[in-house]
Amino acid sequence: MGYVDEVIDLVVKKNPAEPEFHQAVKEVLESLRAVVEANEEKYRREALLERLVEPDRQIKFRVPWVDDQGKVQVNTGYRVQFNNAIGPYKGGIRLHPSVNLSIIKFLGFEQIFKNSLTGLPIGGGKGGSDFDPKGKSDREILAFCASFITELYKYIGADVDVPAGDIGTGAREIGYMYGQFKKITGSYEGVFTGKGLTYGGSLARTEATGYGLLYLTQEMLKYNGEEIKGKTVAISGGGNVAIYAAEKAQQLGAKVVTVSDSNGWVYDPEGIDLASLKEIKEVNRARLTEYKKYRPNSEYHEGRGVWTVKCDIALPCATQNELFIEDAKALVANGCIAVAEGANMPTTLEATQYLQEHGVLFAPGKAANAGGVSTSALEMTQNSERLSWTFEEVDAKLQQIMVNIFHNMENAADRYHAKGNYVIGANIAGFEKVANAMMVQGIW
Ligand code: NDP
Ligand code: 2IT
Repeated sequence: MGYVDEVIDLVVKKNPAEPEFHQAVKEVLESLRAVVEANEEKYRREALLERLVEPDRQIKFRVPWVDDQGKVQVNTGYRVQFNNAIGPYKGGIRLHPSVNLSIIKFLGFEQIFKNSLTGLPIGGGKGGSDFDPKGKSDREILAFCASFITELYKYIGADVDVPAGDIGTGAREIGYMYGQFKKITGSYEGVFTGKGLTYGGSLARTEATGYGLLYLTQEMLKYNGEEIKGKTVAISGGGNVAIYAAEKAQQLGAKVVTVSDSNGWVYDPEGIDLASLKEIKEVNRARLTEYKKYRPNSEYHEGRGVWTVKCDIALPCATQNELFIEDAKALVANGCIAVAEGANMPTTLEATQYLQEHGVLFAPGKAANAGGVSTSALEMTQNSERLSWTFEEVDAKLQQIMVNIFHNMENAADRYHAKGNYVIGANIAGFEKVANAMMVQGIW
């Protein structure tokens, strides 16, 4: 058995109840086959892959908090510090009832290669809790966030581990967490990103993941003789990534016809109205069922279905495993030319392969959604120099980073005889830097 297959088997055997983590490891390691085979003896001697798939450490803790009825609730908190070969651990905090160790580990593992691809000095980590922010009062959110940080503060720091937002964690939650960190430690440091603009946040961080997704998609289309202008775009999700992906797609001249949440999806044949979407989601924190009140000609459908709509470009921006083989078939049948992942691992392995085999340009999340963490790293830089850059400065840097990511992954795919396979390209390009940094730093 080859080294890659041995390590995949090992991961499944050692972590039997972690399907999402297995899926992420499989996708990455299978993409690395050519690089691993070219260096097999050395990597085996150094146990490089065994070290790569075992987190530096994983922290699991109790998060007790008091609800509005005066009852104590208990959630589980996690932080997986996966790899700091190239910089301090960096990655978001997910607050969603589905969160478990498998999900946090898959996200942390992906983050290693994503962060490497950005070209910036950040390692990989991820955290979260099975806390459900939906329907909670501001006071309950504060109580949860304060309790979460009362334990987590011991393990994070501006040069150690820098958390940020993810599903269920936005500016409000980061504000409460930062406040609690500061109260306990007394240290005013850039220990979180996605902070508010009045206390060290960066302009354009809110927009960065969605905008970056479109910058990368634009470069991928351009390289392949296409453009975004005039295209019809289907987006899933209705949160931070989806909203700003829709905004930039529209600015670039595309028509966005769908958004979704976990209950259903909206089809607006005239193009999604962003002001209405933002009011529903960002101001009222309401459900997408509200959208029809603003746009009577739109349709609301219960359940799944975004990928059945005819589109040229599909941007999955909700969560993992939301685009399956049957969706890939529907997209191909409807003439879709490109899929770029705003979410982390939204496309199943089978669906990804089907899209690639049918000539659909496919940009994997670790490249396509890297604009968020890139801008987080720019926020860290601004905090270190105690300065704030203008929106235009940050946005210009973000654009350049996304263009570079596209060409790095394109070039890596080409070097390993897999031209146009950006999954292979992104994994190899991300891996090379981390592997080198690990091998020259001794055994740890
Ligand atoms: P938000 O919490 O702002 O929005 C998440 C959206 O996805 C909501 O519309 C939510 O619907 C939907 N969703 C979440 N879970 C599910 C589910 N299990 N089934 C169906 N729909 C679901 O999160 P973000 O927009 O920040 O994150 C979206 C994705 O992008 C995630 O995969 C995240 O890891 C990834 N990402 C985020 C970055 C960032 O900077 N924020 C950076 C890079 C990647 P509902 O309201 O019904 O729950
Ligand atoms: O998945 C991700 O890259 C994020 N949620 C953003 C992480 C960050 O540190 O900004």
